[in-house]
Amino acid sequence: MSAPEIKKSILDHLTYSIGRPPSLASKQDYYKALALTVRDRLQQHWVETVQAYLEQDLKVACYLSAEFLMGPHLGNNLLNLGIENEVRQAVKEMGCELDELLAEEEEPGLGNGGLGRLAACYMDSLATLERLALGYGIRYEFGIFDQEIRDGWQCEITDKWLRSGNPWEIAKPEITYYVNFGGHTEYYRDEAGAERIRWVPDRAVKGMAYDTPIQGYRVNTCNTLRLWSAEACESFDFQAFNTGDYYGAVDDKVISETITKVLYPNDEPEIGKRLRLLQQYFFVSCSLQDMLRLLDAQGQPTQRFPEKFAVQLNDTHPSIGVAELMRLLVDERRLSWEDAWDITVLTFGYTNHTLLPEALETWPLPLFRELLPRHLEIIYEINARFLASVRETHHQDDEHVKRLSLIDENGEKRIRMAHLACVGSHAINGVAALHSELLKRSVLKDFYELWPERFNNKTNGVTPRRFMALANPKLSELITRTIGDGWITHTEELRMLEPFSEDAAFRKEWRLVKQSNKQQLADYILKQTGIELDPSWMFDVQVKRIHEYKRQHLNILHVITLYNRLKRDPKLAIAPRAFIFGGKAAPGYFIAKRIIKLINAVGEVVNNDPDVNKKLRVAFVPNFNVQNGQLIYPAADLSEQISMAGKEASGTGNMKFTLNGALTIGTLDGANVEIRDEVGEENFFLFGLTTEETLRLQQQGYRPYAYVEGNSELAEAIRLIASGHFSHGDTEVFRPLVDNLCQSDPFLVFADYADYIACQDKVAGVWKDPENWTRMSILNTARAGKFSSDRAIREYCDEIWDVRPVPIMIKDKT
Ligand code: B1H
Repeated sequence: MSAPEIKKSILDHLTYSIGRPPSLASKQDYYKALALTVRDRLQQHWVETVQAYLEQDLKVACYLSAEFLMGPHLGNNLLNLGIENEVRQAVKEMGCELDELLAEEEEPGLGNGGLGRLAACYMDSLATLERLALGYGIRYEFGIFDQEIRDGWQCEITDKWLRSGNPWEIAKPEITYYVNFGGHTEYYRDEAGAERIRWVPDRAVKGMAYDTPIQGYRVNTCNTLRLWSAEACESFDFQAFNTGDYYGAVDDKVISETITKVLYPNDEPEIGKRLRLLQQYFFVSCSLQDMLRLLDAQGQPTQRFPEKFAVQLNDTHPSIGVAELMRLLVDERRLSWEDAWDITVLTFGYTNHTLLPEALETWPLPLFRELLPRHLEIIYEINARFLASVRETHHQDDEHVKRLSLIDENGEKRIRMAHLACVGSHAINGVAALHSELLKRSVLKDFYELWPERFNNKTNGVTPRRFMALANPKLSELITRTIGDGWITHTEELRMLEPFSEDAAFRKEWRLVKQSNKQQLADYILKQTGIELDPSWMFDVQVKRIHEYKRQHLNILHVITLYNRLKRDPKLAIAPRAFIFGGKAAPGYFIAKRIIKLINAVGEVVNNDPDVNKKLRVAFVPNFNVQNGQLIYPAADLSEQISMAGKEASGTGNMKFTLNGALTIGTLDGANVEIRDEVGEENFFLFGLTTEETLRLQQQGYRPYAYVEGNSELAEAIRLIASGHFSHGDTEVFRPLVDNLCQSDPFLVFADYADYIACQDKVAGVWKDPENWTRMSILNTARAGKFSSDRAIREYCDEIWDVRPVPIMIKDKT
């Protein structure tokens, strides 16, 4: 597509789609006209991709996820289509700057953090690797809240991402499904006289599809992200209307539509949230019905379902799908239980994303019975058969059988969704090597002993398109100029950079790029917070959800320690550092919100104290999201990956930093272990207890206060927080935090403090030698190729899904 063609298309869209003369068009209008121009192009690829699916007997990967954290589409689509330069020129001729139009896009924040962003990276890789795929999820009207910082506290603002419309999605009113809730089940005799069960629901909603095209990088494959939006059913409204209950009918509409209103802003599940279960069932039912419809449209028999669809459960959130597919096959398609079960297990794969026991989803049985009575029966039947086979073939004792059961009978009965997912899937994976090992040893041990062959590891990855080529154009240009552009789809080629780490001229260029990225971030932070950062300082960055296990408070204890050292000796020669934080806390997570307040409170004191602010600054970037993440990762010198060992399943931010040449200070947790293996231990700052050591310490009886007594710097830091030094004399505001640490410290912040500080001192030493730091930085990028989502998706396709590449030809390229 040439610049003049693009220009013409934009003008056409201004006229015909938006209805504004160019003289009256706003930046937002131009953005939309450009987005529609790009979308037209995607649609051509999309149609050809669908055509290939219809004509050939192909298998599709279906990624079921309650979250897709896509980030802004425009820049990514221009990159993947390879038309950025032409578009830049075209809009310039119309008096616009492309960067201004890019800034007009409201990012769809339909996810909380790593889990949702992983789904988005996987969609990018699937299309780029020319694998047919459908992403299925929920079109939340309100995504993750926008975070504002007021007086150091997090405030949550509703995210009205759809307020100016969404040019990337295409509503498909003809693709709708009914989803039932409530009611009861009953026996009846079918035409053949056989006794069957039917579900008599008392409510239904309609799910309507909204499709977003997902364009692969420089290929013709364009897949679909299909998100479901809930609507009231006319039939039900109509009934109420006929009985004269007009307001009741409208009520029903409102209740139905609340299902897809809002994303739950937690990084771990809340217990017993009824709307959340409704959301899960709603999107899973629509998605499975959609697959069955696609199968029928191809004239394929139901038995071939697993040959046509591989369905991956992104955590347990869609795991009700196991029972729903059984219901669709047994009740609606009248397959035998045995046939239906074979199909189900062959179809599903389950990815676990957490070991935190409180994050393993369970649903109270009464809630389940009320909303999904038929599914409860099906789960009972699955459980009965499963436990019978366990007793027979594995001769397990009662205790063992109880532990495996899909129903937790300790206390109030609950359905264990992870168990349902395990029983109903032929493959079960964790998201990093360590995590997959720990799964087998802890939360899924009993299942591992039963079916070791189902367990496997799929280390997470991130897309190098968005997180390098798009986010870090300067580094990308330098790399491409040096080793060619093959690395964008074959990140293992980054290895060719290794010898350049010894080339002083190359190192200088590398440093200049980092410097310029840091300047850009400093400008952004100044604008957002009023805090001035010097890009010649070390940028020490921790951005991720705020969680105790991620230990942002360990990081801030280091800041306070340096502050105390400088206060004691203002002439102390320390390498100047900017500590940059970002991340959202779940609105109801009390301690996490206090951690945000503490970071800002320490920042206020440090940044305004002339004794220290020439060597230390602290900034909290408000509203960390995909968009500003793309500014942050490329500007980092040091990546903080300091979770307590055994708690972070993988992490993916750690990979984004490494790819962009930041050095990591980290524990042996999640994918950090593999990052260190790849980049070499001499290029990674390791500290802290190992998983085994944390377990042993906690078994022995951990006494956090003993560490305070044994370490004067830690004692001083804690004393200062408690004294109100950072809170204008208020000794209450941080008391819950301090008490929690001193009395229980569940994530061993104090136990790891001394080693962390020592390691940070080592970091400061290395920073003093810029040539060496740069050498290490280059080697981090050069050796980070494994952490591409392309590698991860190849493994899923080859080892779990059996989904092969299908090159798409464009027949009539205009
Ligand atoms: C991860 C979640 C998660 N693990 C429940 N678990 C949620 C659980 O809304 N909920 O109910 C939302 C999210 N998210 C993250 O997944 C892990 O903590 C990371 O370590 C990992 O990198 C990421 C992707 O695998």
